[in-house]
Amino acid sequence: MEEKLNKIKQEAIELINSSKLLDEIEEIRVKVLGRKGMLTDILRSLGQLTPELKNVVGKKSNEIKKIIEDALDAKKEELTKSGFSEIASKEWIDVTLNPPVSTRERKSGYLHPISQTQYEIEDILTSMGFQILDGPEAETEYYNFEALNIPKFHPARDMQDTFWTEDNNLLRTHTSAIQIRGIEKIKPPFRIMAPGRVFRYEATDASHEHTFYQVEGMMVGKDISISHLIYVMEEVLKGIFKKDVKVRLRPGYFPFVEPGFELDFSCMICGGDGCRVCKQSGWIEFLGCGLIHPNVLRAGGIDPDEWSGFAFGMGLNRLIMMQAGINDIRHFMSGDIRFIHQF
Ligand code: FA5
Repeated sequence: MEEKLNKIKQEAIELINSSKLLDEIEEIRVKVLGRKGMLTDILRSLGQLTPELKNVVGKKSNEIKKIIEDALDAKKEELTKSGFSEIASKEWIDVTLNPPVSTRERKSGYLHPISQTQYEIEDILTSMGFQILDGPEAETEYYNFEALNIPKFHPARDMQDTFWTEDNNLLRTHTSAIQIRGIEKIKPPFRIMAPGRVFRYEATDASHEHTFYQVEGMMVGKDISISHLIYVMEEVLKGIFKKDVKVRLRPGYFPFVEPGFELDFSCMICGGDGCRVCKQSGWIEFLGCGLIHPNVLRAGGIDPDEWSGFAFGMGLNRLIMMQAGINDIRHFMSGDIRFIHQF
């Protein structure tokens, strides 16, 4: 009997040692210690033994049972731990890395402040019936100057220093060039606007860039007067600043308008009392404008005796500088992300 018990012990320990899965441990437990297990069989047969033998075999059986149970528990613990370390070795993550895109907060890009303001002005003007036109940045001399009543050798060409190409074309100096292309095609009455990038061969400083943005506009119809111009400009400014804005006109020279004006608006910072931004004048210079010169209407195939209109042109960079208190125009194209993130 003792031999049989030792054999059970040996067999059980070998099985336990060679097991690799937690499930196997449970199977061994059932096979050896379960209701119909090898050791249980022996314990059950104790009744047939003499009292002395029963004592000896009973004691021995309990010892072996304890050894097997301890071995099963130890193996179970070992397999549980190694299971964890296997998972850990397969499924580790580096918590210092960025989370995957799917779980990360997605940051979308946003529009450059110039585009934001351009689209805002486009919305205001389209709500008043203006249609948006586009045109080439590399232009002919004709559309940039001649059709705008600035013939060759006219001194007014010096007002807009120009980048010329080797084949005598140029980079447009203002978006008025787009308007001339437009009025050749569109029949009056019409309201058009021309937003876009323009270029001037200028030394840069805090308020001058070689590349900047404009929005120009034009309205042609019957009996269009300066009152229409003032009304539209006030509406544009009201839309931008979200409150009523006073404007004033001063005489200004632009060859493509007659009469021509500089339009100022009352300073939003000081309310007209005078401050650093408006250079103590109470007014901010905003744009050039006027009634379209008859020669320009003729260049667009429009009879100036029948139709009249106004035109205006504003610089976006300086407008945003005034709005946001930016002290150097060169920030816009510096590519410095810290500047852009402020908008
Ligand atoms: C013009 O370009 C005219 N075409 C505007 C116009 C249209 C007048 C229709 C009358 C009728 P001007 O050269 O002033 O005008 O430029 C218009 C605006 O562009 C200026 O008010 C200013 O805001 C901006 N601007 C001009 N030069 C520069 C520059 N170097 N850097 C940044 N902004 C500039």
